[in-house]
Amino acid sequence: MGTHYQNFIDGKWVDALGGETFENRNPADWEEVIGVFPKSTKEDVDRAVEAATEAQKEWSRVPVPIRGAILTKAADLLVERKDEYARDMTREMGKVLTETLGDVQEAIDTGYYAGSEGRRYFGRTVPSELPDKVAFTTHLPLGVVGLIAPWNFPMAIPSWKSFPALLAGNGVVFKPASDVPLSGTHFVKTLIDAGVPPKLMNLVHGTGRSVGGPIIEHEGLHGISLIITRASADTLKRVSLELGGKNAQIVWKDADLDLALEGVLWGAFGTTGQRCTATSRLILHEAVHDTFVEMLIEAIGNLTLGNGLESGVDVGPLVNEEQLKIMVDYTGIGLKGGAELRIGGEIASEGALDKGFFFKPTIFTGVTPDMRIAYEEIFGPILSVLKVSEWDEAVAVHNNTDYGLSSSLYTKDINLAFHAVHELIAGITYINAPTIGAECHLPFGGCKGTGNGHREGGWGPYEFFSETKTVYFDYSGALQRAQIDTEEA
Ligand code: UN1
Repeated sequence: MGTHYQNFIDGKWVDALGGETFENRNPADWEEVIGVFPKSTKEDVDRAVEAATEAQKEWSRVPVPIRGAILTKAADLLVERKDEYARDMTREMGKVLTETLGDVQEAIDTGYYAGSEGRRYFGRTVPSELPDKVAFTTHLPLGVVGLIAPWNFPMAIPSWKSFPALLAGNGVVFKPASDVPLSGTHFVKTLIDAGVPPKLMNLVHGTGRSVGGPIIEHEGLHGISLIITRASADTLKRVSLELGGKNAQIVWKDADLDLALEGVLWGAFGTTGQRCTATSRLILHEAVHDTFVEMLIEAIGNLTLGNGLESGVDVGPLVNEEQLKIMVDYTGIGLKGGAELRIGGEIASEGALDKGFFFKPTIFTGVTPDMRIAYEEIFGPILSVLKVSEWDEAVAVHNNTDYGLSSSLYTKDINLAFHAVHELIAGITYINAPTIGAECHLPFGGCKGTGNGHREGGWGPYEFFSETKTVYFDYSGALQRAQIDTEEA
């Protein structure tokens, strides 16, 4: 049956007005029902927007350091609850416990960062061109914002969005992905327990179609932050959009191969390859290609698939059956395109794996830039290996995709490393580290089709979730005309 969970709207735990529900199951063991959640619709979103709009008026008058203190308290509570929330996260989306502990930790870090931002949240003071006049900038909240989060970082990503949105003085309507509604529930409960005004923070469960669409189109919302594959271009509200990646790790001829091996295993198969930042392409210098591929195949053979709550498991299941099917499809696409399947390429169903959505870590070699597996996002444990001989070729191959999120170069050549910083078109470049592992206090986001220019993490979201107010303060007691009286002076 599973526990019955609810929305949190207007300060109360409630069912969807239409009374519909959906089940949340464990992808490592499909027989386990984790809970039953409300399948909400537009009318639930309407109520949430209304409640948040009312509560936001008062919240906008709360001094920013006080808002920050409440968010710090939320981070403290997450520290206490970290273990429980991580276990539930593994149960609902499959990634191994070490990683779900890291996911909750990322939310904790983001909460403490937001708390400290409460005592900064700087504007700028700028000299005026006229005497006895000062100018400065400050922030205004946007109003009420809609936050739509994906399933692969069920607490970290909601925290990236909610903490800055709340610190900046906004009300929130939050829809977690329907594969991870329990982690979304835990997150909102923690914020409320910490003292965020209940009507300000609203949680509306449901599908992209039933709830995501109404949020994107809602006229009462002033900003939207989402990581999905479609957005409403015809509304005037501010949209922060992240759409994915086709990230590459380049291993140069002078690289420390053992280090590069650890990097690619973590980057490609951590989170079962289901990160926006996952390593999906491995670009190898021809001098190390054959050796490195052999090392990689051997190491992959030693990875253990299984339920992420069990110790010794390296790779969990795909999040749902649809994602599993995509892996099967892309294996076919790789083979049809002429790439060579070196290991994996099939559903893993030995023993208890049969009960979940497991796919064997997969390597294709002989991949060329024109093949679909070289430039399309796969979002799973399939790695495409490309061989290059010159640096310019490596750059061209790297940049030959519509995405530009994360990138990595393993080399001992510092000149080459700085070339990579400037020539790889991606929002993030790691030197001698894998494509995953962004820290919460630095900008996160990408170039080209990865997004629309905004960054999560660091200071960017505090700008995104606010309007800049410019203030001119004239204490001369006279009319002073900018540009005109300036010239005479
Ligand atoms: C994502 O894949 O959507 O940098 C987020 C990382 C994590 C966040 C990934 N800290 O891999």
